[in-house]
Order: sequence, then C-alpha cells, then structure tokens
Amino acid sequence: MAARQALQVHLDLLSQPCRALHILLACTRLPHTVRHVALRRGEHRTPEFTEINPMQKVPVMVDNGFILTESDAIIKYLVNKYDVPDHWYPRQPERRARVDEYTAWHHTHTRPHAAKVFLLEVLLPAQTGSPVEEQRLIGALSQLQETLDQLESMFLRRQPFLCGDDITVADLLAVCELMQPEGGGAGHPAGSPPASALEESSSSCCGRRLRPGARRAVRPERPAPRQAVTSHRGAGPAD
Ligand SMILES: N[C@@H](CCC(=O)N[C@@H](CS)C(=O)NCC(=O)O)C(=O)O
Repeated sequence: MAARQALQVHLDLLSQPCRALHILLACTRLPHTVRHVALRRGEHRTPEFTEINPMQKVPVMVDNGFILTESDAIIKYLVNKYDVPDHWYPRQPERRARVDEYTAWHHTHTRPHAAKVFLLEVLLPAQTGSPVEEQRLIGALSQLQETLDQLESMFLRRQPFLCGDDITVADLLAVCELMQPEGGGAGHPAGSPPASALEESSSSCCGRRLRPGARRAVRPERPAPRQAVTSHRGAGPAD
C-alpha cells in the first residue's frame, strides 16, 4: 500500500483566506507543508499551479492526493477530518449552525466589502501608480462600515466571539479579512470598536498577536521568502 502523503497547503500570506488557514494550522498544530505561491509574481498562473487549481486562486489544500479549494471548505474539512479541539467548529448541531451562519454571511459581506476597500486604497494605487479614487473609496468605506455595524449588532451582540463564548473558524476568517484594509491607514472602519474587540479576543485565544503579522504581510517591501517550501511539524503559532 502506498504511504500516506503529508498534508500540503498552497498559500500566499498576503491573502486573507490564506492567513486564516495558516493561523488555524498553527493553532491546532496540524503537521503540514506550506508551498508558497507568490501572487505578485504570477505564480498562481503557472501551468503547475493551474493543474491543481484551474481557478488560479489560493488557498489550495492537497491531503493525500485529495485537492480542495475555497478557504471555507478547506478549513471545515480539516477540523472535521482531524482531531482538533471542538471549539473551532463545534459538532453540536446548533453551535455548528451558528458558525455556518456567519461564514455564509462572511463571503457575501465582510470579505467583499473589506477587500474592496483594500483594493481601492492600497492595491490599485500600488499597482498602477494612480492616485486613490476618492469617491469610489468613500462609497466602499461606507459599505464596510455598514457591514461592521451589522456584524456587531447581529453576531457580536453580548458575546466576545462571533459565534459564542469561544473562538471558532468564523473568527479567524473575519479577523484576517478586517486586518487587511487597516493596512491602508489609521482611523479606518476596520479599526472600529467591534473589529478591534474581536481581534483582541481572537489574538488572546491564539496565544499571539494577530495584527502585527498582517501588517507585515501587507507591506509592499516585504522580502520574498528564501525557500518556496516550509515544513511545519506541529510547531506552535509562529509569526
Ligand atoms: N473564495 C475563495 C477566494 C480565493 C481568492 O480570491 N484568493 C485570492 C487571494 S485573496 C487569489 O488567489 N487571487 C488571485 C487572482 O484572482 O488572480 C476562498 O475563500 O478561498
């Protein structure tokens, strides 16, 4: 019988969903190998990467030949398949449904609205050298603010985490997304009280500061990693 192949993830830590997956793997100490895919260098468009993900996006997971895309599906697969603490994605149906409720909402609200602000404020000006399109940015910021208001009134009402009293995968997805636009400047909606409180709670649960990692990740001058492959053998959270 062929030997089982180790879990492998293809990531660029500039990407919000990749960071959520990376933090989950670090916090749960699941042995895995990271293959770095530098989006800025177009490494997601190579024939080799397109072979494993024809959509040319990160993250991608390969578990003993089983290829899976979409951060949400990958994260939930890992916590279902492996022996990780139950709080990440509780088995109790109502508690699990609360996580699914947020993650469904996340992909239509938090993610697109936070990502749009980052695109207009940081990415497009950096890529094109053009000034920020102020009117579009004002619109995007107000949409993000509205999403944060809903996040607070619907999910964070009277509880420290999005889905209850303990951290779940929903918090990782949310915090990684909300840290991204804050790279664009201070006084941002993403640094508002609900976002900061969630980040504080999540950071203390993960035993590390989540934000400095993200700040480093969005700095354009961040040097490329020397090695394209990194092995993580049950190492604790590293940043
Ligand atoms: N819904 C996907 C989104 C994946 C995604 O959009 N990844 C971005 C980085 S954040 C990407 O790979 N972009 C490359 C491209 O679109 O060219 C997920 O949650 O995994």
